[in-house]
Amino acid sequence: MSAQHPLVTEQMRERVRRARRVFVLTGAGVSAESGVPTFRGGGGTAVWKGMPFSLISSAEMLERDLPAVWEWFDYRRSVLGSLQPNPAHLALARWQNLFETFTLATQNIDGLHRAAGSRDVLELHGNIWQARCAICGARRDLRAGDDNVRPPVCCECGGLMRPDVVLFGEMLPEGVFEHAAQRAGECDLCFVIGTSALVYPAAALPEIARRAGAYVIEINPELTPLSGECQAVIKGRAGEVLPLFDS
Ligand code: BJW
Ligand code: ZN
Repeated sequence: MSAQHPLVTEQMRERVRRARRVFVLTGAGVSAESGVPTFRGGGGTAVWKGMPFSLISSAEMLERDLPAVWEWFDYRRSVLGSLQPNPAHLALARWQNLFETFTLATQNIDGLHRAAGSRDVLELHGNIWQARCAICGARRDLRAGDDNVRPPVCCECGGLMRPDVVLFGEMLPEGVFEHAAQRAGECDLCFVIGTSALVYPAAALPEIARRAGAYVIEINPELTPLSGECQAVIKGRAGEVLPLFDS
């Protein structure tokens, strides 16, 4: 049965107090209050140089124009560079020590959960701060900022490197989704925060938790295809709602 509550109710607080194994899935909305643009919502979708992000962030574009893909991700990193975790990221970092198990899986590539202090974050769609060799898989940290050759060349094998993110039409990093799916299937409480729940396989994780009998709480200012399957839907901003569970 689904229910909608504008605020955190006593029933939800009780669920959190009793929870032993918690699974959290986050999406772009959790970083929105840090100033990171979302992909969808607000009446439009992200566009760059006339291209929808579903094209510029696709495996097809990587084949067609690797330098353009680098230009897009260099631009995104320049926007992200000055942004900080918000109260939603910080609340989730506090929660990691409160339960028997706490698993944080994110679709975000911005690294803000880690910056907030979350450990062992399952980054389903990779990390924008890393490059990966398309030939041998070697990784390089891009935060140092002293390597401006584009596309970067791999020190191990001389191959061309690409952003270490999962584009449309690509497989998720080996084992990461499987690990997340296992934790989702074992949890008794699942939070789904700031995702339009349109992109698979990530959107299947709350469904896995639900089918395994978990209590699922969605936090999002908008309804999503998952809302009807959740026991609680909190229509609000993550940075405002999550700290309410602490009080
Ligand atoms: C707030 C808020 C606030 C605002 N507080 N909330 C079945 C049918 C058809 C296609 C497929 C299918 N299954 C899989 C596919 C293909 C595809 C897919 O899912 N397509 C769908 C769109 C239909 N999936 C894939 O390609 C995946 N790979 C795969 O399936 O491999 C197997 C395979 C291989 C080959 C062929 C076929 C299958 C990979 C998906 C990778 C997604 N990558 C991206 C780009 C990453 C790089 C980049 O950043 O450019 O990841 S796409 C983009 O969407 C990004 C996000 O992680 C992802 C999810 O978006 P998210 O996080 O939900 O954000 P938004 O913007 O959509 O929503 C924001 C939400 O926040 C909104 O709801 C707001 O209301 C809310 N919000 N402010 C709380 N303050
Ligand atoms: Zn290499």
